[in-house]
Formats: sequence, C-alpha cells, structure tokens
Amino acid sequence: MVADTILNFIDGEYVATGKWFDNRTPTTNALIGQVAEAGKAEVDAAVAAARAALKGPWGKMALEKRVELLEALVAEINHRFDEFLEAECADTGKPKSLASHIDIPRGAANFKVFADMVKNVSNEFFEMATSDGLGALNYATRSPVGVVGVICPWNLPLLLMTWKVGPALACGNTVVVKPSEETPRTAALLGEVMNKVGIPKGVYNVVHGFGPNSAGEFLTSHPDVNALTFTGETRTGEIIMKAAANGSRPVSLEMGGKNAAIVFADCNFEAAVEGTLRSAFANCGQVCLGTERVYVERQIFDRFVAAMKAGAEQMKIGVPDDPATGMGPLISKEHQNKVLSYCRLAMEEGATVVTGGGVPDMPGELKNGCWVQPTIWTGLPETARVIKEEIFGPVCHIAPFDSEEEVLAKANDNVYGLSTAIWTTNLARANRVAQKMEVGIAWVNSWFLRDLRTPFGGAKQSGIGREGGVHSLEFYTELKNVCIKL
Ligand code: NAD
Ligand code: 6OD
Repeated sequence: MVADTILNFIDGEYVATGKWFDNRTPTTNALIGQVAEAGKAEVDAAVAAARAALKGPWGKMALEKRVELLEALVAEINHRFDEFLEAECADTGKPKSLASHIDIPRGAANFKVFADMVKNVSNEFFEMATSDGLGALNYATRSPVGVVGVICPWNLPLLLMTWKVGPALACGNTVVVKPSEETPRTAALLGEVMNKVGIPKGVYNVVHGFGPNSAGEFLTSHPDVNALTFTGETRTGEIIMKAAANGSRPVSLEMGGKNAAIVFADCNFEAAVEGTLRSAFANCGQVCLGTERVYVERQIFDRFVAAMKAGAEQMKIGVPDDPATGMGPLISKEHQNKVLSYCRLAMEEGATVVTGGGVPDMPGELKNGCWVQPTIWTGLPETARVIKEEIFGPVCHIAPFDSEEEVLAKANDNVYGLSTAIWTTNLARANRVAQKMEVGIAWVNSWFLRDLRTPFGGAKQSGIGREGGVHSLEFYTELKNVCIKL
C-alpha cells in the first residue's frame, strides 16, 4: 500500500498541520500513512466550528430534515462500503470477513437506529391538581446538550465512534471527535460522506492526535465543550472524568473489563464452546466485552478445555483479505509486547499453557506484524495478576468450579464489571446468576448479541452511565420540565 496522508476535518474542510505522526498497519508494521496531528489551534477551531453550527444551520434545522440527512448518511456509507472496509482493515489488520459483518454495517446502522429513536420517542406529561381547582400541566422537552467531545478507542473504530456520534447528532448536538491515534482513517473518511450528503459544515469535526499534551487533552479540557463521551481504558477514563469536573460537565465513560464466562454442565456443549471461542478470540481478543476468564463446572471441565484447545488450534491466523482468516494481528507492536508480557507473567504465576502463549510463525513481511497466538491457560490461582488484570488480547484462563455460589464469588471478585456470558439450559438458574453478576450486560447462551435499543455500559470500574436506545437521550439531551399553571 502506498503511504498517504490523513488530515483533520474541521468546519467541513480537510486541514493539515505542521506536525505528522506515523500510521502503521499491524499485519506487517509497515508505514502506510502520515497523520496530521492537531494542536491547540486546530482543536480550538474545531470546537468553534461545532459551536457555530449549533447556533446556526444545525441548531435551527427541523427534526424531520435532520433525520433525513442522517438517513442519507447511512445510504452513502453503505454506497462507499468497500472504502470504509479497506480503511478499517488497513488500520487494524482485522479480517474483512469480520469488519464487513460488524464494523462497517454497524458503523452505518448507528445513525439509523438513533435517528428512528429520536423521531419516535415521546416525553412525559403530568396533569397536576392545584388548590384553586384550575390545575397545572407539566411536560418535559429535550434540547441538545451542545458541543460534545467524543474520545474513541482503536478496537472497533468506526462502530464505537458512530455509536456515540449517531445519537449525538440525532439529538441535535454537534461533535468534535478524537479518534485513536492508531486508527484515524474511517473517522477522517466519514467527513467526506458528511459533506456529500449535505450535513452542514461544523456539525462533525475530527481532530487527530494523542492523549496527554495533544488533541485528546486539548479537547477534553476545552471550556467550550459541553459534554464528554469516552470509550477506552479505565485509567484514561479517570483522567477524562477529572477534566470534565472543570465546568461541571456531564461525562459518559465506557471502559475496561475482565469479563467472566460461566459454563454449567447442563449447557448446550457445542454452543458454549463456539460462543466462548468467539468471545475470547474475535477481533484478536480486542473486544471490551470479550471473555478472559472462563469458569466451567467440574463435570465437563476436561472435555471443555480439550474442545477449546482444538478450536483455538484450528483458527487460521492471517491477513484481512483472506476469507479463511479467523484471527488477525493485535493493533500495534506496543500492544503485542504488552500481551506477550502477560504470557510470560502467566508462566511465572504458575499457569499450564493449554495452547499458544507466543508469536505464530508468519511468512515473509508478515513476520514483522503484531501477531500473537490464541492462548489458553489453566491452573492459575484466583489471586494471579493474569486473572485480575485486563490483557485485551487473544487469551483466556479456564478454571473449574463446583457450585453456583463458588463461581459467583469468583466471577464477581474483580474491579471491573462490564459483561458476562452464562451458558446453561436451566432458565431459572440463568436468570438467578445474571441477576447476581455485578455487570452492566449479561448474556445467556450467547455473546455480543446486540439490540441497539438496549442499555449498554459497565458496572464498577467498567464505566459510568448507560448509552443505547433511550438511554443515549439521557446523556445527549438536556431535559427540561415546563409547568403551566392554568
Ligand atoms: P485508551 O484509553 O488508551 O485510549 C482511548 C482514547 O483516549 C484514545 O483516543 C486516546 O488517544 C485517548 N486518550 C488517551 N489519554 C488521554 C488523555 N489524557 N486525555 C484525553 N484523551 C486521551 O484506550 P485504547 O487502548 O484505545 O482502547 C482499549 C481499551 O478500551 C480497553 O481497556 C478496552 O476494554 C476499552 N474499551 C471499552 C469499551 C466499552 O464499551 N466499555 C469498548 C471498547 C474498548
Ligand atoms: O456494540 C456496541 O454498541 C458496543 N458499544 C460494543 C463495544 C465493544 C467493545 O469493544
């Protein structure tokens, strides 16, 4: 691939800066582009453009017209589906078979779902008695919260960005997006689509860069940004929460996880194995909802571990274009080193390596890529760091359990609380365990089955707030009660 340049998108124009950073593709670690890093001046310009659009054409636009534009946006993303697919796979190295089913269609669908929701949602109304007998009427109205700063991660770049930009725009806000420095392409490309369909200039802005002392910090500390929505690591979320405290601004945080799967002996065995393989290894384990701890009822433990080993070893590791590829690389050399350091730590902590634990032997230029084998461990104590800390790679530990109480205690013994997957054919138990799990999202006999109208978010250190369906309205609008004395 020829190296190209990726620019900021401010007030409907592509903007270069004097400063560039490298864009590498993780399959080979080759340089494929140069990204224009936004400084304070560009972030200021983006926020000013977003403010002007809010006061101007976007703020004044009728809801019907806004919805029409967002529907046109969906159609145009789908029209340019292959360009988005190329861009996403170049940045992430993920299989096209995955990105063409999840990342790009969902990246588009996020605009449709929230446009539909905003168009159809009703607000509350209360009639009230008063002592003079005439009464009063209360009704609630919603207005945009304002200019929203959107800080994104690299694992599902377009999908997780539009998951926030979709509802933000549907509710009438304007946005300044800071994509991950690892994955700038699809956010930049979306600017072209915004212009093509006629979304007014300044509604959607993109500033590239890093966190501290770069575009991330300049955006989150900008006093004219009214709300901040973030997806990424918990320690970054905590920094952003502190930034949001200046000016008492609302913040929505979707953060890390160390999710547990619980597999009971009465499960549909094949479905549980298939689902757990997916939840551990899809997107090379770089899904916040992914499973890194698997607890299996002792009667089926050995059989389950053997089936997981067979499944992991059958998985084809390869490049995005190969339709047989089941797993791509990690996002970067830095992240590969982090995951490999946990592989070494697992050994030091006494793990048995069931499979994987290292770098696969890749041919030619792929040798330089950010690959890690799908890895399964057993035998670690619950106190091990590998059991406690988020690794965010294609790794899981499988442990046996003997009772529901025991597994609940172990599964909940973690600072994170994002999601769980429970595998059982006993519906009463499924519901009981789901209720007792300290998480925001519990799946039963499935994983990552997402209805976009449902609440999404994490408990404990996995997040603050819920987005999805009407819950997104709570964050992206200001709710006002009007009381009319009759
Ligand atoms: P990260 O926290 O390193 O970076 C996320 C974004 O924050 C990037 O755009 C980064 O440049 C920016 N950033 C970093 N420091 C900043 C600062 N001081 N101020 C402002 N912005 C700053 O996360 P990541 O490595 O990109 O993503 C992986 C993490 O995201 C994992 O922990 C994963 O669990 C989590 N994640 C959570 C969810 C969820 O829905 N809960 C979804 C996806 C990923
Ligand atoms: O599907 C979604 O809406 C969502 N927010 C998924 C998050 C995946 C995390 O990596």
